[in-house]
Amino acid sequence: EDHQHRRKRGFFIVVEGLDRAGKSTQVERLAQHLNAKPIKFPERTTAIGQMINSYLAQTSELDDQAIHLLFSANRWECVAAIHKTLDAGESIVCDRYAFSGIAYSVSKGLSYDWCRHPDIGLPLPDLTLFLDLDAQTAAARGGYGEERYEKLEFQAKVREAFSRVAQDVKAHGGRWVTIDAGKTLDQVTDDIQRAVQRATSSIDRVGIKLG
Ligand code: T5A
Ligand code: NA
Repeated sequence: EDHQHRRKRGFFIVVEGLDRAGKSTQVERLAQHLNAKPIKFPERTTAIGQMINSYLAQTSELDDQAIHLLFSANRWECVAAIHKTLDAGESIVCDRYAFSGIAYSVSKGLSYDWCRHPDIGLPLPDLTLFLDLDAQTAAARGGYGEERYEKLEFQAKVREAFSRVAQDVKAHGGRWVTIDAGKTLDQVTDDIQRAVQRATSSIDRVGIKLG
C-alpha cells in the first residue's frame, strides 16, 4: 500500500493472447477491479484504425509490411494519451499491444527483427499478462472465423511466435506472466488479479521503453 502511495505514475498493464483467448472480457474486469482505464489495439476509431478494421474484416487488401506499419502507427498515434493518463496517476489496462504486432506479422513470414523495429520507443508495459490457450479451444469459442486471422493453423503459429516474444520481453527486463486461459472465466479473473497483485507490489521502475 505504502509503495502505491509513493508511486505517482499509473501502472501500464497489457493483456495479450490469441483471438478468443478472453482478452476483452478480462480487460474489462481488471480495469474495473483496479479502477483503471481500459484501452485496446487496434484502436479502430481513428483514420488509421479504420484502415486496419477494413483489412481485418477482409474488405480491403494490404501488403504484409504495410499493415504491420499501420498497426504500429495506430499505437504511436495513441502514445501521447497513454503517457498523459499514466503521468496523471491513472493506470491503464490495454487489450493487445506491440507484442501482438510482432507475433501476427512473424507468423506471416516477416522477419522478427524487422517486425519489432517500428515499435521501438513505445512505453514498455509494467506487466504483460499472456492469456494462453491452445488454438483448438480458442476456435471452439463463439464467433470464431469471421476475421482475417481466425484460422486454426495460423493461430497455432501465432502461439509459437508469442513464446519467442515472451523470451525477448523477459530478456529485456520486462515482466511477462502466462495465465492459463482455458479455465473458467472466474478462475481466469482470479489468477489475473493474483498476478497483478504480486507484480504491482514490487514494481519500482517507471518510464522504461521498448528496445
Ligand atoms: N493484430 C492486432 C495484429 O495483427 N497486429 C497488431 O499489432 C494488433 C494490435 C484484431 C486482430 O488484429 C491482430 C490480432 C487480431 O487477429 P482484436 O480486435 O483484439 O484483434 O480481436 P480478437 O483478439 O479476435 O478479439 P476477440 O474478441 O476475438 O477475443 P478476446 O478478446 O480474446 O476474447 P473475448 O473476451 O471477446 O471472448 C471471446 C469469446 O470466448 C468466451 C467469451 O464469452 C466470448 O464468447 N470466453 C470464454 N469461454 C469459456 N471460458 C473462458 N474462460 C472464456 N473467456 C472468454
Ligand atoms: Na477482443
